[in-house]
Amino acid sequence: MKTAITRGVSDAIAHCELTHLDRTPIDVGRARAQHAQYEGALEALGYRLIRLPADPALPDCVFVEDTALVLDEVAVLTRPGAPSRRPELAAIEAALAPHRPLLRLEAPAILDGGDVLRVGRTLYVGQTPRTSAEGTAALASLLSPHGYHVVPVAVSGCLHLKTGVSQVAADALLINRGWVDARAFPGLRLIDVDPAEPTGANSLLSGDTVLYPAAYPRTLACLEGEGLRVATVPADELAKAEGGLTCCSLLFDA
Ligand code: CIR
Repeated sequence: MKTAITRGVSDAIAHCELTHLDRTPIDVGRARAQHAQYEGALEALGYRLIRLPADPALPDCVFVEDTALVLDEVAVLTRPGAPSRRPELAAIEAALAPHRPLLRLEAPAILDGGDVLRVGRTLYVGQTPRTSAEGTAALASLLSPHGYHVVPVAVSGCLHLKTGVSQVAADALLINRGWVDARAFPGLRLIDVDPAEPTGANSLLSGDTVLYPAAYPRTLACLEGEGLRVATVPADELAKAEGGLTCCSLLFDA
């Protein structure tokens, strides 16, 4: 059964980690309403939701993607690059334990799930302040026995690899080439974000549907022009916390 782990928006979201954006007020009620629409969109795509409660002590807990990598064979609990985010793992570990054998990244390795883009058996891993070379190597040694190939990818100017590139079809990626080294993806079709929408490269692919933020109409038109089926959700409130659509769920078959 298609399953999605999500987690509520913390009362403390105003104190979230920020790297590339200036801090602007976040309307918690609006963020929660948009998050509920996101969860509804996942249900409409056939997911059963495991909805974890928010923790008022963990400002970024809604961004569950960064805490784990869930594959068919195993799940890897990450060691997030921001120390403030490491206490998020306990609830995720408890939620995943019934579904997968759990592997762990150990100190000093750091890695955020937002830096991992899986395409088939290849794991592209963004090299960012949140994900170190040690983290990348540790992930490779945990997962190469399971048949996964890890490819480091240079990233600059955005928070995570998937801020700048995401999968929109089996053979296609949506990318901001200014932030992500496009040479890392030979053999894949690359669709560029509209130049006026540099933050529009994060989408969530499920089956043949691309879930996409409503805030980027030019890139949306481009995706539709490529013949892709796209469903939009509003996500601009959590975008103020540097979160996109992939960030807010862990998707797997259970
Ligand atoms: C952070 O900086 O960690 C959060 N404010 C945003 C995390 C977004 N997660 C993601 O892109 N996977």
